[in-house]
Amino acid sequence: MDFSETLANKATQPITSYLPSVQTRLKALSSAPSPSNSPSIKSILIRAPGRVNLLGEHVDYSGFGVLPMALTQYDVSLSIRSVTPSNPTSPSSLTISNLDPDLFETRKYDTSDPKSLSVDLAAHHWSHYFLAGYLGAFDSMPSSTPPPPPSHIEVIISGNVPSGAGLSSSSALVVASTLAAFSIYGVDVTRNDLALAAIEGERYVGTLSGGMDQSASILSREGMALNIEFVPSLTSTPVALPEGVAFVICNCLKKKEKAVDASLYYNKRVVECRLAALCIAKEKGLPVSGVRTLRDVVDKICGKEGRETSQVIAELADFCRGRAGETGPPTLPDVSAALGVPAGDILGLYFSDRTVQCGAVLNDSPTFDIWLRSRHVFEETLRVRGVLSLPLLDPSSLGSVMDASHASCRDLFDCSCPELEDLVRVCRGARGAKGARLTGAGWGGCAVACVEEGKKEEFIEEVKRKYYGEILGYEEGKIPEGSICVSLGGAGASIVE
Ligand code: NG1
Ligand code: MG
Repeated sequence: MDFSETLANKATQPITSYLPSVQTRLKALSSAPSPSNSPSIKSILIRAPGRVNLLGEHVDYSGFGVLPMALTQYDVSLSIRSVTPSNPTSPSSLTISNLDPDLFETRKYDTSDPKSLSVDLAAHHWSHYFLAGYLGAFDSMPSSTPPPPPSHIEVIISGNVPSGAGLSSSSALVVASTLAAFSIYGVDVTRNDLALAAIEGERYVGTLSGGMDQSASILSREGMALNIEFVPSLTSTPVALPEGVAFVICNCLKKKEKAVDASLYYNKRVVECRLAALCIAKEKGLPVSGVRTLRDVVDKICGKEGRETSQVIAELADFCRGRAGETGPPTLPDVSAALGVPAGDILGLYFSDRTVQCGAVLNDSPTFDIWLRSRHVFEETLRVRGVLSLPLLDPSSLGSVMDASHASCRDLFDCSCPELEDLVRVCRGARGAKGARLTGAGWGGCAVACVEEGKKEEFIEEVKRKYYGEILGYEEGKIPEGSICVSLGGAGASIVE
């Protein structure tokens, strides 16, 4: 695979290249009946994997690199068809359904005017994730050669990524949908451009996501981890996984739906990191205009002083540690005094790209823990850079870096929870463990452990007994399916042959 390959060329994968359980679902999708009994003109089968993040948590939306890998066993797949309706005069339509219609209600949208298609953030519906990808694709299609829209589209979706588990169920659906839209419109696209469209698309559902998940789901290579960088532009580099270890993913079984209470959790962190960037720029005597991310601050300092990036990041981490020791978290009036602008102007001046989500956070939060959050982002970035600077990922150092990342997520970024703490402690104490950390946004969901390959079965047995058995109280054999699994790096999203 080549980074610039387009989907029309090489993104197709034979069905036999997938795990047997995945093949079964793909076959069920391709033979699923049309929700409206309409004959298909064109039909395409698509698969987009979930991902696990090995290192680099909550740094993507600050512009720093991450190290995830796509999963082999969890994905969202869909069959998208252009159909002929029984009534030829019926208005253009998009019907979104699920292989399990009892759990996911079918919804039909009128697409006579494609521009009228929008996501109603006030009335959440699962089909919005499809719309988000579809709109993201639409926005990024070349306006010079608008493709003729197929009049009637039916989509049937099926996914097995556990939701609210930090394994990117939402992004897998958005990615599959973005790819589906490009494919059904017959517009060719590179994997990189597909990722950019999916990142923009997911913002239609209201989270201020960074870009790691969509990129991992699209750009990953089989058997590899992926270093994704966002600045100056989206790039991805496959990274060989360390030899002799396995990555075991364990779900703490507390669900955290990121979109629910976002102003207390995910979006709040996005706002805190931006406020931190603005305040640091101001304190460092840099022009604040144009600063949106912590990365912007680093780049401005490097540009001005001609210094090396990691060194500047390390100094800023120290600076934030010092500021956290001197002062507590600022209130909005404190930030306004520090920046020298009225509190009421902050939203319009610095958050004009996402006023709805950020306005709620700015107004509802008594304080903003900017020094702890930014220290985490800088130190976590140094951990990613440190691990990547080794010629081969070394399992022992990766394990201890994963431990340090978890401690920082808990103590500085405050995105752990009691269940994840119990699980990570059990994982670390289990036989063969080299390190363990929460993965994804946190506040629930999964931990990932780096485990000696030869001891992974014993590790799994011990975690089952101690966490799922002794702590959660599950009887042997009654632990919910999929709670614990070993994952190899999977390939990125594809069209299934
Ligand atoms: P989850 O909640 O695990 O899908 C989220 C963001 C990522 C990244 C991580 C934290 C979305 C779609 N994903 O992942 O971009 O910021 O949290 O590292 O919002
Ligand atoms: Mg998600």
